Amino acid sequence: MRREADLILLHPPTVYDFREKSILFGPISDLVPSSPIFEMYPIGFTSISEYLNRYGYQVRIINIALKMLQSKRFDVEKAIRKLHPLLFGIDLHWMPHVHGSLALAEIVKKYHPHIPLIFGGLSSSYYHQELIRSYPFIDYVMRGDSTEEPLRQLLSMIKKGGSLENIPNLTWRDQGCRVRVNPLTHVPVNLNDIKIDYSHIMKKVIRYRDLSGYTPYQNWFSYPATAAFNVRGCTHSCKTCGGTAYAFRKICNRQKPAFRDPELLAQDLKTIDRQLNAPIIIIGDIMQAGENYAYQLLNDLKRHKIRNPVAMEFFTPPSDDFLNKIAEAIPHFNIEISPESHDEQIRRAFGRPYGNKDMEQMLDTALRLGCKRIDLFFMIGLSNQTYQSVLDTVRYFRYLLERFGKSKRLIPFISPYVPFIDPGSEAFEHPEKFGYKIFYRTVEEYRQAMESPSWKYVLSYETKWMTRQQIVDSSYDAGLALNRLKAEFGLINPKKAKKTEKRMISARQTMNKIDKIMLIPDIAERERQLQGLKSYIRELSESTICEKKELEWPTQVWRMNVGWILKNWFHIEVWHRFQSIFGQNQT
Ligand code: B12
Ligand code: SF4
Repeated sequence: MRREADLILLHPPTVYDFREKSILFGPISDLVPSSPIFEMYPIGFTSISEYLNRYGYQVRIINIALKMLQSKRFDVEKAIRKLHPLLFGIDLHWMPHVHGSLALAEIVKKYHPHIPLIFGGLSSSYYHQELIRSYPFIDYVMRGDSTEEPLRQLLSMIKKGGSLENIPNLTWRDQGCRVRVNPLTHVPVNLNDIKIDYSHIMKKVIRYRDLSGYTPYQNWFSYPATAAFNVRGCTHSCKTCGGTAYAFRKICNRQKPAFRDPELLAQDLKTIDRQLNAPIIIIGDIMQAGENYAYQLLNDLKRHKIRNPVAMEFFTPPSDDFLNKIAEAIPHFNIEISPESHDEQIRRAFGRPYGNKDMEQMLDTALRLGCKRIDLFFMIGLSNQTYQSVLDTVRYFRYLLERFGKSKRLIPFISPYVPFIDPGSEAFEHPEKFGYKIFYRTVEEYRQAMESPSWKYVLSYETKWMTRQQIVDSSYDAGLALNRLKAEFGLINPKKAKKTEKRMISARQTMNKIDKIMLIPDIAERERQLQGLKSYIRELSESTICEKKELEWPTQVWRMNVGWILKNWFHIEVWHRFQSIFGQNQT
C-alpha cells in the first residue's frame, strides 16, 4: 500500500451534513472571508506542514469543507477511504466546527480503525479530556498553541516506537481506557522557528495535484488575502474572547505571548509581496510587543519596499507619530480596529481601554496620511448593552461618516457576537459576573446546537440586557439602518443596498417562519416543513447583516510568480517520481 503522506490534516465543515440540512446560519460568518461552513482551515496547518517537512515528514492538508462546498457530488467517505497516512489530524480549533469535526472523525475511524487520529486547536485544547473520554474514535488530542514540535515527536514515536508518556502536550487513552494527560510543557517563548510559508503550500499543491484541498476559502482566487503572524497569545483581555491572556494561560499554559522577531516578520511580508500580489493582514497588533519592536518592524518594511496592500489591526488607537511611521513605511496601508460600541463605558467593560476622542483623532490622522481604508468593527451582545444602545451605535456611525466619510475610506461594520461565547473566555468561565447566561457547556451540547434550524437557536448565550430574540432583532435593525447609511454616504451603490435590504428582510421573515415551525409538536412534520424552506435558506445565510464583499481591501488584479511555480513543478515532479520508483514512503 502506498503512503503518500505521514500526516494528513483534514479540515471539516461546521455542520457535516450541511448539504442536506435546512439551517439558516445567519450572520455567523459575515465578518470573515469564509462562508457559514467556515471552510477556512487554521493557518497553523501550514506552519505544522512546513515545520515537519524540515524534519523529513510529509504532511498533506485536505480542506474537506471546501471540497464539499464546491461540489454536491464530492463523496467524503470515498475520498477518506483512499488515504493511508501514519496519522490523521482533524482541527477542532473553532468551536463551531464541533459537529463537522466529530462526524469526520467517525468516518476516518470507520475506514481506518488502525490508523491513529489526533485532534488539535484551541477548542480541542479546552475540551481535551471530554473529547478523549466521550468519543472513542479520537485517539489523541494535542494541546496548546504550538503543536509543531510535539507532533514531530509523536510521528517519530509512531514510526520508530517509544512511549506516548514522553510526548509533551498530549492527552490520550491508555490500554485501560483511562484518560492520560501529559504535562503541557511545550510552550515556545518566541515564534522564530515557526513559519507561515506560502511557497511551501504552493509546492504541496503541486505535489498532491490538489488545488482545492489547499484553497483557504471559496472566493480565494477572486480575493486572495494572505496573513503574516507576529504573535501567539495576546496581552489583552476582551471578556468574550477565547484568545485572551487569561484564556491562553488556562488553555495553553502560556504565561506571556510569543512574538516573531520583527526582521523575520518583515521578511515574511517581503516573501508574500514578491510571490503574490495579494493583500496581507498582519495578525496581532504590532504594538503588543512594545514600541521598539513596532518601530523596528516598520523600518524593515520600509527597506523591503512592500507594494502589496497591508492591513494592520490595532487593539488601541496608535499615536500620530506612529501613524506617520506607518505611512512612510507602507505605501498601501489599511487599518482595522474594533471599538465594539460607541458607548465608552461598554467598550471599557469589554476590555478596550480607550475613548472616542482618541479613536477619532486616529481616524483623522490616518485618513490625512493616505490610509487606503479603515474598517471599524462594532459588536452586538456585549455586557451592559441594551437594544437602544445598539441603535445608538448606528447613530454614531452617521456622526462618523458625516465627519470622515467624504473620501469613502471609512467603513463601519456591526454584527452580533455569533455563534458562541468562546470557551475559556472570562465570560464563559464566570458568566454571572458579566451578566451572561450560557446555554451550552459540554461538547455534546454544542454539537447538537449546531444542528438547530436558525442562528437564534445556535446562539449560545443571552445577556441580562438582551434576550436571544432581542439580540437577533437588534442585529437586523442595526444591519438595515447601517445598510441605508452606507448607501446614503456612497459606500455602496443604491442597487446593491436595495438587494442587501431585501435579503435581510427575507432572512428575518424566514427566522419568524422557523420559530413557528419549531412550535409544531410532531417532529416528523416539523422536519418536513423545515426542509420546505431549504432551497432559499442557503442564499439567506451569506452576508446577512453585513455584505461580505465590503470586507475586501482595495487591490489590483492579483498575480502569481509563474516562473517560480514552473521551476518548482519540475523539481517536485522529478523528486516525486524518484520516491515512487525507489520505494521511499511505501508500506
Ligand atoms: C487570526 C484569527 C482568525 C483568522 C483566521 C486565520 C486562520 N486561517 O487561522 C480569521 C480572522 C479568519 C478568524 C476567523 C474566525 N475566528 Co478567529 N482568531 C484569530 C486569532 C486572532 C489568532 C489565531 C492565531 O494566532 N493562530 C495562530 C496560528 C499560527 O495557529 P493556529 O492556526 O491556531 O494552529 C495552531 C494550534 O491551534 C494547533 N492546531 C490547530 N489545528 C490543529 C489540528 C491538529 C490536528 C493539531 C494537532 C493541532 C492544531 O496547532 C497549530 C500550530 O501550532 C485568535 C485570537 C487569539 N488571540 O488567538 C482568534 C480566535 C482563534 N478566533 C475565534 C473565532 C470564534 C473565530 C470565528 C469562528 C469567528 C466568526 N464567527 O466568524 C472565525 C472562524 C473562521 C473560519 N474557520 O472560517 C476564537 C476561537 C474561540 C473558540 N474556541 O472557538 C478566537 C480564540 C478568538 C476570537 N473570538 O476571535 N480568526
Ligand atoms: S479580541 Fe481582544 S483578547 Fe481577543 S485576540 Fe483580540 S485583542 Fe486579544
